[in-house]
Amino acid sequence: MDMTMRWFGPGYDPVTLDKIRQVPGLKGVITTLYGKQPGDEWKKEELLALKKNVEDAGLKIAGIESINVHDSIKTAGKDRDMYIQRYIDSLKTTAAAGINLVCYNFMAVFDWTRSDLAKLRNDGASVMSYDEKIVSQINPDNMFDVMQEKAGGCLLPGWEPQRMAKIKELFEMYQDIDEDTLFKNLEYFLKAIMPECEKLKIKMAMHPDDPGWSVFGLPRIMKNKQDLLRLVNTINNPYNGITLCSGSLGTNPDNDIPDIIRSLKERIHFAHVRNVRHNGYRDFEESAHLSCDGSLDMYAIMKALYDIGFDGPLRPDHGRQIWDEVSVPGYGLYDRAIGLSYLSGIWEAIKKGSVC
Ligand code: DNO
Repeated sequence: MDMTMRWFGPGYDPVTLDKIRQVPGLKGVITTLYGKQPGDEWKKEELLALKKNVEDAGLKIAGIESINVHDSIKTAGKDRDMYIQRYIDSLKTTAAAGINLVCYNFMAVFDWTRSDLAKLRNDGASVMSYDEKIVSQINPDNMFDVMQEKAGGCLLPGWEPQRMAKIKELFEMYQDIDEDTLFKNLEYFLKAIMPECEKLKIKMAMHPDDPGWSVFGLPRIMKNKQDLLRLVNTINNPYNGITLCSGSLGTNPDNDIPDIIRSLKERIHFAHVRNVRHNGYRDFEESAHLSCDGSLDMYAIMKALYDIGFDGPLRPDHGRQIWDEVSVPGYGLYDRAIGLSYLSGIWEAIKKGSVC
């Protein structure tokens, strides 16, 4: 397992590589050409410049999160083959930069959704949270404004303003897309890219839906174990795998994450490990990584990853905003560094315990 941290790139992330480098046990960063819209071309010079930036700071790029999939691919639009070709070209650029892991998602319209980006906790920290009662009152057309206002001027990953400016159009594109159709479109996409992934040796790591249920009536196809198994079994290729995101799957208390890990095994190419606290039905907030701070058993999650021989990159995920840090919501340095150290400690204890 390689411990990593997400970094949004120069000009986007207030957390610098110099600071990230000081986190003990860190092997690399997970990043992207941030600011690229789904379907944009990825130029080799741009990715090589990013790579140089990271390497000059003494780090390496352990994976790309994300190359986003164009909505025409998700909805089988008339341009989908052109966008699939462009996706393949981006994968070629990625491989040419020596990177072999790509995280992506197949969520309709919105990437992750929250109703509050800065819910105040008793300890004075703030966290992102989701309450269906609030979300159900929001007009989806205004969701971007609601999120952006709460982000205090920071750009949110997955909520690019240029994309959200077309929100009505995006909803229209999905109006006839149900879950089966969305899955068929995913299958078409994967069948087209997998031969290239094999040649390039790029592992594709599907990120689960967050939260793990339908939001605003949009179709969701990556919510639970059954969905993830359907993904890897339908296109049964070792390069077709998942990102095990404990926080996203953990939004639904019915998801048994250690069991999901043991069921997906070597098809887990990347892991996001964080905790979440359930407050009620479809009502949760993010928490510190420690088991005692949320509803997930972090030891059991790390143990399951250890037991399946997980050897890909793993990163702590959203943390609390603490010590007055200003950052992309959930992506401050401080609480993620605490989370990373905690997860490294669990891993070391499991490793040493299993040797005795
Ligand atoms: C949120 C992230 C997601 C994730 C994408 C992957 O913080 O986990 O935005 O990067 O869904 O494509």
